[in-house]
Amino acid sequence: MRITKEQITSSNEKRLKQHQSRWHVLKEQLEEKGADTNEMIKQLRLFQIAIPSWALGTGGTRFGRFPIGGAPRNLEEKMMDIGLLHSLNSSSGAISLHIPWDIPDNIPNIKSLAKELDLRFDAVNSNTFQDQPNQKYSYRYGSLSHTDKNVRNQAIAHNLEVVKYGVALGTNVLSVWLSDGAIFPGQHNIREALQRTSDSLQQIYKGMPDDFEMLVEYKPFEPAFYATVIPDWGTSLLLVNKLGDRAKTLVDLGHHLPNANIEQVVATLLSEKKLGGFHFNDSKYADDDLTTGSIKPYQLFLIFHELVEGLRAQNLPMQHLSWMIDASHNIKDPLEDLLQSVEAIKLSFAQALLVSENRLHDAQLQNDPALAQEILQDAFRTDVRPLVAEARLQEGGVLEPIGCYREFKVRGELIKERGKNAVATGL
Ligand SMILES: [Mn+2]
Repeated sequence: MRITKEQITSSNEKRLKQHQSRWHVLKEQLEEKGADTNEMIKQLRLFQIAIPSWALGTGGTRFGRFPIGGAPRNLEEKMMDIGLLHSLNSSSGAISLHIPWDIPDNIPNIKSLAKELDLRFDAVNSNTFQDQPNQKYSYRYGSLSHTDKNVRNQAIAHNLEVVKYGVALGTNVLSVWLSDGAIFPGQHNIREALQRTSDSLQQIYKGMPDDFEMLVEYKPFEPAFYATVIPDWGTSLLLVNKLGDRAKTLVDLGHHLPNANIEQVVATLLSEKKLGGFHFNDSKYADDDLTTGSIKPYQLFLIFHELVEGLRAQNLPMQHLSWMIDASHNIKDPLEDLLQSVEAIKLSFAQALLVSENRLHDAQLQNDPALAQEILQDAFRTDVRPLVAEARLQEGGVLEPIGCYREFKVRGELIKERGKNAVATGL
């Protein structure tokens, strides 16, 4: 299924009058405060968030899965789904592949489909957290940290193979997440497991082309419930610092223990020039993989504030980092969930753009926490939905993504095309 230009135009025409009156009010309000709304729109139009190839089917939990039908059955169909999202929100113009779940068999075809759908390839992800059919050695007791050199070599070779796919597809970022760790105390030697992981990462790093970046993700627990080898940003930073300039830390919002100050982590990594990418989701407890912005929108805003301020201070564009959604969809339509996530991300980004950095900095220098809070919350409490909608309209998307998704009966069409029992590869 594809959404046509005519469908987009006619859906926008119906909503245009209401949108314009809302946008007019907000624009005036922002410009009174000295904001450059054209610049904000420009930044919002440029901002693209990659959709992972494994997020397009209903993921479920380890207890059960409730597929809703019409799931993409192969990489081409996954790309078509991302194309649908991108034509609605004009901000999902990138795909992040998970190897081996989505191995591109015919690279030229995949590349030309991507071009046609206006998608680029973002970071490629390796997978050594499960065994594949016909795999020689098992990852049951770890991969890059394994006690057996044969297992480590197999995992290293897999990562370098993923890099090759990345090169062929025109990306230069590899994301590594390891499930390696001990489930029970005493299961492994903590010090040696970290050392082996560091050595294995060195070999992957040395085997990558000179322009390739490696992002090292961390996660406090699960599946290792006692001691994950790379549990936190400090351990990731320690490893990437040893690797070199092209190795950086990847922050996944769900991969923190409850109440961790993620915005502080972001600011610290940015100031060390070691923040490489971002995985968006939300959680109430830990790694709940919920829709971005559905639980803690203020936290998301504070994170974006640090990102905007930190990148601006170093004269770097937002595109300097890899942005991706990393969530699992249990009961919602995954495409609606992704539309909501992208919207929440853009709203937080827009609010962060409203913060008057000069006024805030002055308040900080004057040691005036009350005024600092006023400045931050004035931005956070501004309803920026018309601003984000205006940016989307100018970029060729629809004014109301979820509304149009339902109006165009996308899920029904996908079920007709692919069947009620179609299942996506991956999680
Ligand atoms: Mn992640």
